[in-house]
Amino acid sequence: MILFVNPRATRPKNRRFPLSVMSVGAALPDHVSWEIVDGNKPGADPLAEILAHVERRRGSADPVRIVAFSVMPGPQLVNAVPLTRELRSRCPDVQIVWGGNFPSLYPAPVLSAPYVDWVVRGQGEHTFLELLDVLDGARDPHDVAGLSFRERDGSHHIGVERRWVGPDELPAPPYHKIDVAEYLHPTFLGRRSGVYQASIGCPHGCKFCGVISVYGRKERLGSPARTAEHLGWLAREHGMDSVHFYDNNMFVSEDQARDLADHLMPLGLRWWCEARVDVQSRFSDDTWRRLARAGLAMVFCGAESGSDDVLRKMGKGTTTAQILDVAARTRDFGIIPEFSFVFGDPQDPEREIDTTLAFIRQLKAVNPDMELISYFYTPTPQRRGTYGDVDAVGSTPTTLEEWTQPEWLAWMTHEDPQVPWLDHRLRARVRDFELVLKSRFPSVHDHRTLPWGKAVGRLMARRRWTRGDFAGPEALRTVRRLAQREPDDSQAYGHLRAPSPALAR
Ligand code: B12
Ligand code: SF4
Repeated sequence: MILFVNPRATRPKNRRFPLSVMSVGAALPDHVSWEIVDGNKPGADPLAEILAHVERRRGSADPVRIVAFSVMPGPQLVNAVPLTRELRSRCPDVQIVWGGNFPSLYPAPVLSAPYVDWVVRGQGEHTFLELLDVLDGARDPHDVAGLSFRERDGSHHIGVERRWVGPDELPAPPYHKIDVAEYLHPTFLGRRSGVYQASIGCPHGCKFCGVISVYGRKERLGSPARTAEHLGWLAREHGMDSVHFYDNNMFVSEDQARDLADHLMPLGLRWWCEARVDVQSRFSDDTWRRLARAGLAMVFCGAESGSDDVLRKMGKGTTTAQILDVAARTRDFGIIPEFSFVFGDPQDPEREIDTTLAFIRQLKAVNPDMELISYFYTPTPQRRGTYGDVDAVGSTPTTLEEWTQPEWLAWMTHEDPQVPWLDHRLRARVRDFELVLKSRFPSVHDHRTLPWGKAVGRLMARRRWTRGDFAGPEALRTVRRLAQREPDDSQAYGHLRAPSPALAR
């Protein structure tokens, strides 16, 4: 028996299908039994659940022999560390595996932790299958691509990279392994929103991006017929009415976007996806119309900066003119654009921030419905060429214990990284701007602020927005605090909160 664990990564009400562990489990042969333990369920106590499985099967013909964790940077890591450490002390005979984005990007600190035995980097399905052969004594672990482990002398073996395959070569998500209804929740898109990933990877080369660090510059698309078949089943059998696509890059060309739209149209779903502005700026009116009719309600675009110079330095391959164009086209076709920005050019942060804030005002004027997502630039290991001269940053932690400290959590989430080029004053400038913008134009995702707070905020922010006065919006901050159903706590889903009483020590 193998247990796949999805440690807590989000608030229970925001939990989604645990696709990472579902995908790896789906690839196992029929005779291998497996279950999912999801720490994101309401009231979940994953340690207790894992121990109960181990106890129940102890001495049986099929004991729990592997517990495999999926670990993303951020709160999921913070929850995974104490959970794994405690599991090792309670069940020293169980093999412990880590896979997912964190160990793929930072294998060394994971292998330095005595409570993790195996690290799977990149796509997990085939590597994990071969690891089972290793544990059966049928294969040398040094021969398994994608696998890393500690040698007997304590040194680290980092396996060569595995060539990965596209969605069509992998099994369908095993929805029978979860209670699908538990994962469909109301969102901006609909009453019963689900998630799906139709492609893997991305062919672009943005020098700040963790996706290409893990997968290289390559994208494989699933066939639109397969996507429509899976989504159609979820809609018919479970009443799913909308979907967030997890694809890193939904549209590779206009033809592919049209083909996808034609396959999705009959399903009547509303959907959200991520797409590039350069590709979209080449779409004809007819393509935009089709996408809107097929249910595209919101499109997330990595705009990143309001400076063409900085976009070039990032290796983004897009221009501010294309961003403005997509703002206008989405407005014309009733699709909400969500523009994400990465603030803090290491070489000239002040100029970049001022240019980008001015650009966002311009974008809002073109499309008042646009949504703003903001991050601070945090260097991520790159295969070649990092954005900016980031030597001043020094090295990242060498132990998992250090990675779980609040300052490194703030680093991983890109919310408040301690980097030498961004001082408190510059961060505050971005945050103040964002507060005025989100008060003047409340986000469609904002279910926290009570209606009176939105109305008052809108009125109070109007003058500031028109005048371009964003400094020190203390009165707006007070309104927001008073009018919130729950406090602003971006890390409430996991920040150093013990998920199990046993881990609170
Ligand atoms: C879903 C998701 C989330 C959800 C998680 C919901 C949940 N699971 O309950 C939420 C919204 C909470 C989230 C938050 C964040 N996320 Co996130 N997230 C994703 C997203 C969109 C999809 C992941 C997914 O399920 N993919 C589908 C599965 C099938 O693919 P997969 O996860 O890659 O899994 C494969 C391999 O990684 C591997 N694998 C994974 N787990 C395991 C386990 C084992 C045992 C094995 C053997 C293999 C294995 O095998 C799998 C199958 O091939 C990815 C982007 C993407 N498309 O991958 C970003 C992504 C992983 N997130 C990312 C980040 C940075 C974050 C945040 C830290 C910050 C942020 N601002 O977004 C936060 C905080 C994380 C946290 N709370 O811990 C980055 C990570 C890269 C990086 N630079 O560090 C990504 C790549 C987005 C991006 N483009 O930057 N995220
Ligand atoms: S387009 Fe998006 S996913 Fe692709 S490399 Fe750039 S930031 Fe990463």
